[in-house]
Amino acid sequence: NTISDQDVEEMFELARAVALEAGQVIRENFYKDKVVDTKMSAADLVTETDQAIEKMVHTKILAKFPDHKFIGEESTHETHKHELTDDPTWIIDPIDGTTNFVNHIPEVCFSLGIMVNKQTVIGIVYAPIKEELYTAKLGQGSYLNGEKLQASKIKELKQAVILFEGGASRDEQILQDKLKNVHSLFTNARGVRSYGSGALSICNVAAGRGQAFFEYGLHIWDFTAGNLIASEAGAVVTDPSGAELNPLRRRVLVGCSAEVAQSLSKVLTHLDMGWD
Ligand code: 2AM
Ligand code: CA
Ligand code: CA
Ligand code: CA
Repeated sequence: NTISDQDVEEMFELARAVALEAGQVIRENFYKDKVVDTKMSAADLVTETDQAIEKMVHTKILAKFPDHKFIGEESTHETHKHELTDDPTWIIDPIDGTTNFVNHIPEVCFSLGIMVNKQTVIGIVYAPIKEELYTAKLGQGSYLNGEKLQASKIKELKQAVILFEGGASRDEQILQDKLKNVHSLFTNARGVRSYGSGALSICNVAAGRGQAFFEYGLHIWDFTAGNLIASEAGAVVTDPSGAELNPLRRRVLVGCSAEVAQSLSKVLTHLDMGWD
């Protein structure tokens, strides 16, 4: 698939418009009582708002780009694994931070990445309660509310603040391995933070608010947009092992510098969460 600069501009305009609209829906529902359903575990939540946003966005994308592909968290079922092709693919998480959303914690966002030939060309993350709009186009830098982003220049892990998420899995072995990693972070880094939104954590690294993020168990819709925003801000995005990122492998490490990324990789236990 070849795409022109004008194709990118057209996709970006729609992506930005649907992100703002999704944000409006999140804002309208933020302080209301929610109807909450659970999915894989009691910690794995979904609300009517997640589903409504995903449906609205999917409909608008199809209306303008009928032959583009779509991957969304709430339309993906455990039994039908999605596949990633070279076609233009819109990858969305209608609400990243659903547990925050249900608990009125403002760290929530809409996340939208567009891949062409399996390369991310557009990333948009919108946190409507905080009024923060992160945007990126491949090769053109990334922006927060129009201001150009630059990741931290720190190189030493012992000076770094590391962001991570716990995830919704309650499998005992996974929890043991995650605990080992938390211990290692406290031992090797300056500080540890967990905000409840993977996408916003990656954007925080892009914005110089902390030096690295890693997680095992995330999906393609959690990090596709954020990863472009981070790499366009000068951050390094890899598989936690240091190998090239595979977006279907459910693992990601974002470091403000190659040095922090490498040092972090060395002190982590690398969980295998399977594939999307
Ligand atoms: P969600 O809100 O879209 O479900 C909260 O811990 C963060 O991790 C959120 O970004 C959440 O996305 C994401 N998350 C959900 N399931 C996860 C899992 N199994 N492992 C790791 N992170 C997960
Ligand atoms: Ca979820
Ligand atoms: Ca998510
Ligand atoms: Ca979600």
